[in-house]
Amino acid sequence: LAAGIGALLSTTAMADGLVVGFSQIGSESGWRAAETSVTKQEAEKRGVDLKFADAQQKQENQIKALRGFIAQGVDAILIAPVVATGWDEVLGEAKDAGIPVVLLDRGIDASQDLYLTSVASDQVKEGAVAAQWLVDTVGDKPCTIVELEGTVGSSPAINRKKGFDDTIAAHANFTISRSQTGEFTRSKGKEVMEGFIKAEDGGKNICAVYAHNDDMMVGAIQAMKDAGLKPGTDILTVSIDAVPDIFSAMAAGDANATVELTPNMAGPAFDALEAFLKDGTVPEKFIITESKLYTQADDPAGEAERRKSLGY
Ligand code: GZL
Repeated sequence: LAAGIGALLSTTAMADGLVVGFSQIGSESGWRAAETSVTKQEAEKRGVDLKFADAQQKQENQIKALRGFIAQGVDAILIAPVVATGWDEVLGEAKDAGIPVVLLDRGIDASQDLYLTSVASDQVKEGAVAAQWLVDTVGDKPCTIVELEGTVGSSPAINRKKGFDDTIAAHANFTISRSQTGEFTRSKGKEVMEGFIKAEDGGKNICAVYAHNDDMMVGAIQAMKDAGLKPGTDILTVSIDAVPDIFSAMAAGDANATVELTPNMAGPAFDALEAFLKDGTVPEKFIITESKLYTQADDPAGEAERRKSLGY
């Protein structure tokens, strides 16, 4: 009888563990891969049964995954929305099913009552922090910038461009001569930078590169080196995420600055979800993570090491 009661209790205990569907964009960057591993760790720590779906960067795959989670009757949904639009219908279905949705690391253009909360950085601020570092570093001499944008239509690409471009616009000696998407990937970032170098007379008059994430910058650094240019000295670099590889590039003198983005969006997300589901606590609509600047002066080799314990 005791064994039977024990088994029943342990089953009940399992039943208390939330079942959460997670629609992840893909694994386009080192940061995204770290966010995935941290989310799985955070779920494990909390006894959450995480149903993981990788969308290979396609919105239709995310919408399909969400419909699958709704059909399964999960307790909650996490989603990192690849682009900012096109979510109203499927989020309305989740709402009708009484399933709370939490946005991770990217925002959407939709009514705020379609999601419980959003855990993300202030992406406009990230762009502005990157631009201010460049302004402070270059001073008032003429500076031609090329810009590697994130995924077309994604909230980070829109916001990081706005934050950077608006800050730069206040300083007449800066010109953004070319700006194109590198899709947040190393390979596309390298390919687009090769095009910029060709179009800018071998890159001699490029003063700085701004990339919406470090992975595109790592690709761009390779393109600059292949063209005989000196990233980090002749051409300044500033990007966003603070992944280990950008710190290794800084330690080698090939990169100059990055703005940190924590890969741990899931911790605050699960905390908000558990409080909401357990005692109805309604969270802030926007939970904003920090955006700290790191440069070559900040022990880049040590930072590369330290980040390996943060999920990279
Ligand atoms: C930003 C996040 C971006 C990262 C990239 O919040 O959505 O997506 O900066 C990733 O590395 O591709």
